[in-house]
Amino acid sequence: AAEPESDRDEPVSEINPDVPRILITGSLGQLGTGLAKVLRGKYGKQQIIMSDIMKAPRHILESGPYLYADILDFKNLQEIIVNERVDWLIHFSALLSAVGEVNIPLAMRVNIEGLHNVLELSKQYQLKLFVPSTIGAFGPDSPRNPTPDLTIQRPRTIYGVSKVHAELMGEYYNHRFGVDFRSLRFPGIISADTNPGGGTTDYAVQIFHDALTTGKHECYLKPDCRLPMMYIDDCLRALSEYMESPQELLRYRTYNVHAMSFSPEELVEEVRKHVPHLEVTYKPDGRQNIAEAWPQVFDDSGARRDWNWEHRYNLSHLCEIMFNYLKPKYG
Ligand code: AKB
Repeated sequence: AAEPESDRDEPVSEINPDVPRILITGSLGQLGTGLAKVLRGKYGKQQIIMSDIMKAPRHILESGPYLYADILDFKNLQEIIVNERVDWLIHFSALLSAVGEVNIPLAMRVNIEGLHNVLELSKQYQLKLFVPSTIGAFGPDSPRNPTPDLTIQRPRTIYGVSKVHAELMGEYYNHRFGVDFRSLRFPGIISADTNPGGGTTDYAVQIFHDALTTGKHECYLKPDCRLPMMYIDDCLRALSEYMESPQELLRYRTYNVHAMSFSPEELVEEVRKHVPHLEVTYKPDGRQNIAEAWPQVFDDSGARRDWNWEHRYNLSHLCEIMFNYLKPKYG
């Protein structure tokens, strides 16, 4: 129930008690800025609190509420949830697959201990909790084409292990304590205005920038290394539609979502339709070993059946929209 005006810290005119108040952790990463924009469009600017441990650039500060939140500091998070009257928690803080292998203790702290903090707080304060999962939650023993929602999951990266842990812990907190935990397994996400950091699928973002700057791209995956990918608008829409879906429709708590699937050589062919002079060399490194244990194509029939998931962007549409956005930027 809404409190009397006098009890509030913020001007009541700017807070709508009938829509969720949403905290996004790790919001300065690839997905947070875009998600805040989508959710602010739906629920109002003041309802969405971006947070991270870094100083935010001016345009973020001007776009709406932003706070320092360290997911490893339970009290700090608890204070924000209480003071800001948070209803939903979107937990983006994580080390990605490639960078996780370089600093395993840090990946364990951020991806596993951090998750424990948000799960416990979601239980205490009845928060609706979203934690992204990934194609990286599968491994060499999983079927790769297509990979169903329920199958063998034996990942070989700390990132993958921490994401399977998150899926299982979230589902356990749902069964045991009724926490409204939700997770989507995302493919590699491709965005123009924000960059991924330390992932195995990052080449598929970098190639667009390289095409428009140096005209040369060195790819760390083999030319035929096929992976599921998704344009960021589809990813953010999937997240917000899934969060709004009534619980009764959900047969699972963790769903695969799919849009397109391509290899570096297929992406290069499409990129060359826009930048014909692009030169590409292949120099596979440790990320190739990670990628070749991941799904090639996701089976997302569960998401399509239960909450009407539909992607909108395929490979040619993706390239068109990336170049439309980036060409003016690079002049
Ligand atoms: C990564 O490459 O680590 C991420 C992912 C697929 O989860 N982009």
